[in-house]
Amino acid sequence: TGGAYDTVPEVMIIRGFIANGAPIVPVVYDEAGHRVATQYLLAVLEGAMPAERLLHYREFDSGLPGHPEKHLTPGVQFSSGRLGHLWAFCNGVAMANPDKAVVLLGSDGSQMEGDNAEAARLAVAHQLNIKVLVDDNNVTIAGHPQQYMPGYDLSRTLAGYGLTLATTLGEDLDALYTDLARAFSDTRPQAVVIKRPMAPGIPGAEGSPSAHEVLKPEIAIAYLEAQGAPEEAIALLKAAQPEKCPLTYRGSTGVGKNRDDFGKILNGILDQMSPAQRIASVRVFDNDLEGSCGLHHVRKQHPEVFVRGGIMERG
Ligand SMILES: Cc1ncc(C[n+]2csc(CCOP(=O)(O)OP(=O)(O)O)c2C)c(N)n1
Repeated sequence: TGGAYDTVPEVMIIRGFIANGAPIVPVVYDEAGHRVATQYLLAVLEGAMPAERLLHYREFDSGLPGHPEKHLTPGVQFSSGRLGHLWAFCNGVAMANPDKAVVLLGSDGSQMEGDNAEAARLAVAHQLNIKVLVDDNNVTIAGHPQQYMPGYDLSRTLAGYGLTLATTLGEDLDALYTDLARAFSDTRPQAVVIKRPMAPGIPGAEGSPSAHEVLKPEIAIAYLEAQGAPEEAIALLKAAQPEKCPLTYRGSTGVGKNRDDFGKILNGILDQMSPAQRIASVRVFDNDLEGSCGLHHVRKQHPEVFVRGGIMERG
């Protein structure tokens, strides 16, 4: 499932630390809830559910949804998916466990979310033993932050809050191990910015925002074949067919999609204005959800009023 597994190297290194007795709360919190596949994998490794259940990942009503939900999936110990909400939560976990470190996996996109700034300040003010490991892949849903938000520097931002900071290379396992060992060697609040492309080493997915979602079967099949993966796994993917949604939708079925139409309707209003009027009085801000809100229609048709805001809820 592509990018969802990008953080596996740091997750496995930390599991090694815990297995060897390091004082770490044994939950790998992840504010990027869309990477929930790793949590399901951990639940299987911990014996909370059988491996076969992973075949029903994100299937309707399977209990393995696209974000972690505590009390729904066996072995899942927190809920997340609302970017920016989990750091503050983990501050509380750190306060409740003063003799242990708390691990929070982060992502570069969610560090733009203002809630993280507040949580970082609290972690520094109280010198909480929290380690924030940020997968800095320069990818969000709408594109590449270094292109649409030049000037924003994740390492400098986190250091600016007063966190002890290391920047490392996620695919250089020796460097990653050394930097993580150093981060966990004392009790200060620390951030480790881990640089790697999205979905490293997967042709057709590496570096692409599309790998944020489940990989397309043809990309996964080609990858598994190149890796010499077991025939059964490849055959399973080749035979997989999308199932029809068992739900019946009322409302706008057959008419259009409300969220997508929003952008089209905005375009209709903008079309009626003169270019000078548009420039003088309208700006359309995308919060990294342009495809979900139909704002990509505005970006294409009226780029003169379109602004990419990065991931933000309050701006
Ligand atoms: C508060 C909030 N706003 C928006 C979203 C929608 N959303 C889900 S993932 C994502 C961006 C993902 O970028 P990043 O966090 O860097 O993760 P990556 O794509 O690298 O896995 C957005 C905007 C959300 N989940 N929560």
